[in-house]
Amino acid sequence: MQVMVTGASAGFGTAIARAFIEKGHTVIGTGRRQEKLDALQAELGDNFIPLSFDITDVKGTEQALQSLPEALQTLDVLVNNAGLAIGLETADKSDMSEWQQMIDTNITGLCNITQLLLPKMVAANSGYIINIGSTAGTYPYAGGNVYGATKAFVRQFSLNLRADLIGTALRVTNVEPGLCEGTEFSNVRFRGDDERAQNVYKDVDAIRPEDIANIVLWLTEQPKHVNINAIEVMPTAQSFAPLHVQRQ
Ligand code: NDP
Ligand code: 8X3
Repeated sequence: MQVMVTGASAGFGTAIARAFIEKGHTVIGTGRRQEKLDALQAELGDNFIPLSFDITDVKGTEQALQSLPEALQTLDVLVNNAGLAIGLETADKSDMSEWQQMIDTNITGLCNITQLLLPKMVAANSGYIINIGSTAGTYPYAGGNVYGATKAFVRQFSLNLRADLIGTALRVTNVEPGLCEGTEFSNVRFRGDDERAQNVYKDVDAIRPEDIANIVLWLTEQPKHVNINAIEVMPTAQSFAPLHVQRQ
């Protein structure tokens, strides 16, 4: 299969790329950091094709995709994984430019790349779009404001793609992970405060990137008549908070 994994330079994306390569597939791995993608190619070999661009740059994304050889422009699987949270402040204390970056990355970037690649998949009547959402798109928490809202968008966008693609052989799944360690997610969220990031996973047996990679690979191995609309996955050690009641 030919697979594109956005955000392959770290975290889930690296693990997903590795999992597909280990099964003999070709992976186009994207991200802004060319050096990380080059290092991954050195590890994984020539079936891993690095393609660096900023997903928030709508025109730049289109140009990067067009730079691929024609044969690589029709994909079997698109994993829309690139994304980020910035900050955990309540809405009144948040920074609009950081909100904008989350919207530009998690929503605009994801929509743009999907829209650019979808017509060829539909023409081939074949393809699988796997979006990486989050439990934050379903369960609200203080400080999750725009990040959670972007993931709620991804969830509904995934379902609406299913509605649009009825009558085709294309499949769409929204993967919704909970707490996962071993990625740069919290380092980015806390703006490089690595100690604070580490504390998020202190004394918790959290999900690992390999767990998500196994799930993504497994999705693509299901029979073609099976579409899993959404899959929510938490560590066994994570559950649901009670509704907050502010007592006097
Ligand atoms: P990481 O920070 O480890 O990886 C994020 C990836 O996204 C990197 O490869 C980064 O590449 C890429 N990326 C970010 N911004 C851009 C951009 N503007 N242009 C291109 N690529 C970009 O995080 P995770 O692996 O943890 O997160 C992956 C996805 O999973 C995200 O969508 C996240 O929201 C979601 N998620 C994470 C959870 C967790 O607990 N870790 C739980 C639930 C969902 P580069 O910096 O090189 O551009
Ligand atoms: C990442 C999971 O709970 O930190 O999407 O928002 S959470």
